[in-house]
Amino acid sequence: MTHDASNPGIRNIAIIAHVDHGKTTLVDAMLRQSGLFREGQETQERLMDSMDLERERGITIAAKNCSIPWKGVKINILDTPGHADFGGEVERALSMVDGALLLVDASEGPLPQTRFVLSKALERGLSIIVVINKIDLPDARSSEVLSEIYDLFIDLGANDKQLEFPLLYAVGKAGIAQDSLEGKSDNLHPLLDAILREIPAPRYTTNEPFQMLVSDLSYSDYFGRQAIGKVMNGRAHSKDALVCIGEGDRREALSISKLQAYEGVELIDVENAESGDIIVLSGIENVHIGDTICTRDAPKALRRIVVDEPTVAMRFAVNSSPLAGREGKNLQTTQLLERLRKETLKNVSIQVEEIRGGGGFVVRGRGEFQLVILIEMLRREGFEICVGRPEVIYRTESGVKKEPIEHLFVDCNEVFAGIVTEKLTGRKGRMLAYSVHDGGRVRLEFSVPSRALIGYRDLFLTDTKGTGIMNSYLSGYEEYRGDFVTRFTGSLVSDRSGKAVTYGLYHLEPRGRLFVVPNDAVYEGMIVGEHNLDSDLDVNPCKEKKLSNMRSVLKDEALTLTPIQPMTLERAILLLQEDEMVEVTPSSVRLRKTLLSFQDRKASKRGGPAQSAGREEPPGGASAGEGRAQTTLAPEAKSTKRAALSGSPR
Ligand SMILES: Nc1nc2c(ncn2[C@@H]2O[C@H](COP(=O)(O)OP(=O)(O)OP(=O)(O)O)[C@@H](O)[C@H]2O)c(=O)[nH]1
Ligand SMILES: [Mg+2]
Repeated sequence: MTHDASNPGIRNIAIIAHVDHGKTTLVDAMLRQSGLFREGQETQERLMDSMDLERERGITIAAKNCSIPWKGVKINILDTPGHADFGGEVERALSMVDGALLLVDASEGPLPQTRFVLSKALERGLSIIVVINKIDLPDARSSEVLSEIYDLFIDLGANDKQLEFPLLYAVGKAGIAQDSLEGKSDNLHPLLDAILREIPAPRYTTNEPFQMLVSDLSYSDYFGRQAIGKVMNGRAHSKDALVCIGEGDRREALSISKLQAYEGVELIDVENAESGDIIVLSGIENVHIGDTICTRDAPKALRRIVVDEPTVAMRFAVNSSPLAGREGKNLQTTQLLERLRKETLKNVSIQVEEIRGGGGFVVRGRGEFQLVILIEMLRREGFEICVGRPEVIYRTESGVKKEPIEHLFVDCNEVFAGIVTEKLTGRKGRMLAYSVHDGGRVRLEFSVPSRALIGYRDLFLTDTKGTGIMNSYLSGYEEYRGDFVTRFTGSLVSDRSGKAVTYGLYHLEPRGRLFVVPNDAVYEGMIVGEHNLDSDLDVNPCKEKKLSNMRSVLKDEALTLTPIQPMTLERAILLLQEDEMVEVTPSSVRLRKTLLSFQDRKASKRGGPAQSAGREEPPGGASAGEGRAQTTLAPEAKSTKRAALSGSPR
């Protein structure tokens, strides 16, 4: 389609970067300096991170819109997440904009997600403004970082025009941007001016009727389902008779109850929306991301949004443990299905599939962290669920089994390079580059199977004494590299239901690392600790001291247990073996065997052949179903059993 006009009153930009490079903080400053707030008005830090989980974890999870006025122009801004697992959000956001601010930390330089987001922006032919951010950091190395950015553009096949990107230096936190490193500025005006100058106004075709691409969905208790997107052509009026064109040219008539646009972080009602603006239409049922909303007289579909495929799958099922129903309110499969379906409507990179014959759902996403966040949201909404171990998704192409491969960057002290290399090569990683940097640090690059990285981060932190940094991006699918064996520890499995007591736990301590404390409820098949040896051990954590004539309850209470690390959802998920699940309720995280009864587990062990960690089918296939025969684990399957995860796996 040739566009013959543009709307000079609007600019649409996305802010893209690697995680933590300062996107949301910069948006704060842009909102403040655009004059949207009253003089002296208190505003929250990282205003766009409005979800509870975003505030708690200090990261952006979903891309969000806002707008600012600048010199008579409305700038629609999309703040995007920098964590690799939320890459789908970035792809969705880029469908609404004509340009992007690429933020790069002045100390860290371009990192894997910088590469991912830049490649997506270049693919779309977006105009890019590069902002080297955080130049106030004591270890800022802006000139070096700039040459790394050029290298990245060249590596990604940028053309000459794209290589002449406008460049600014910024301290987002202080709300300062300047045209040169030496220049002086005390505001963001140079950046805001650059947006007006360098980002093209949205283009459209004058005689085309109204067309909008649905790039996001929202829900309002008052107005129902809401579709968010850019007006690609024409104008919209709040009373228009419209039609939604879905996948496979499915058409559905719509009547819009409300038309809104962004003003700051708020939505305001408008009568009309111009071409190029980002709008919100309310009162729409049955609309999906990627659909086109257009006029009934001249319906014409736009190209749907296509995002990269998911790489990790997990089995989700309702809680079937003996303690089910005590802490949550949503316990039924239909409720879980409905909620998961709702998630797929909003979250383009999540897929849900029902497991045939019951046993829950296979949920696919872009990484285990994305699924952890989904589980965390479910438990806050009162769900009680059981989830299985994250598994990578294999593909078969021309009869060849292929697996996802990551390009991994490691930055660590030179003394740890040996151990890191040893561990990664043991997991079928191949070293691609090794370079020594100032201060005795080295940068290593590996090509490594995604399955090797599930659960590896903590081992890495332990091996590098917490000082290493690792980042990766999905480089593609390659032929399956074969099984690998790594360290393995088994599980301490409770052989009965009851309450854990000090005496019982005290005598289990030499056997491994415990997950429960006295008075915790336990049940048969629940995992109460990590066994030191590479086999499971059935134990009795409820064992009381036999009372003799010399009664010694007091003595028992005097036993002191080693403090345990509280079980977090992330830690639990990465500890799982193939025949185990995590039980998640609003207030508890417990590990359990999929088959709870000792007899059932014994029988299934005798019955099934050995299996490897990755399977053709995602979890939830025949071997993962509740009550079905479990197979024994090949050594590789046990490889993700590891020490505790400290912090979020970003
Ligand atoms: N020194 C310094 N720190 C900054 C600056 N801008 C942001 N930060 C800090 O960097 C951290 C990350 O900031 P965010 O704005 O959340 O980064 P983000 O890019 O939005 O992160 P994600 O959305 O999770 O990818 C916060 O601790 C900020 O305070 C800056 O200009 N200078
Ligand atoms: Mg952010």
